[in-house]
Amino acid sequence: DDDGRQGTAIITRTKTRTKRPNLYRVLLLNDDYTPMEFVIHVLERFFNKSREDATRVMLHVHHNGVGECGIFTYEIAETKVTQVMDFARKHQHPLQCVMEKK
Ligand code: TYC
Repeated sequence: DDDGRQGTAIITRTKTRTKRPNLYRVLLLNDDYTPMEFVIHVLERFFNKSREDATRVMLHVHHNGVGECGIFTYEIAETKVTQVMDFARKHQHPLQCVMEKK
């Protein structure tokens, strides 16, 4: 392209370059008080997991201290964390949900 001024030109890229979005892991942390059934419900409700998958993830967190709920773009991950934290607080459970860059 020519910018109209003399002796200069700006080359613009016309080819489409699709960038991969940064991804974030959403994690649940273990604690001694949140009922197992509540954690399973959270995984079903906010992460669309089957009863079987939800139970597997919950038991993984219970035994290992931390476990993955899913991998999302920044805004979706942030929304999931907020939803889980609000829901846990509402039911007065100390459940912690965090996100980390992949
Ligand atoms: N450790 C809890 C219990 O024994 C269960 C639990 C699992 C809590 C996973 C939090 O993210 C969690 N009731």
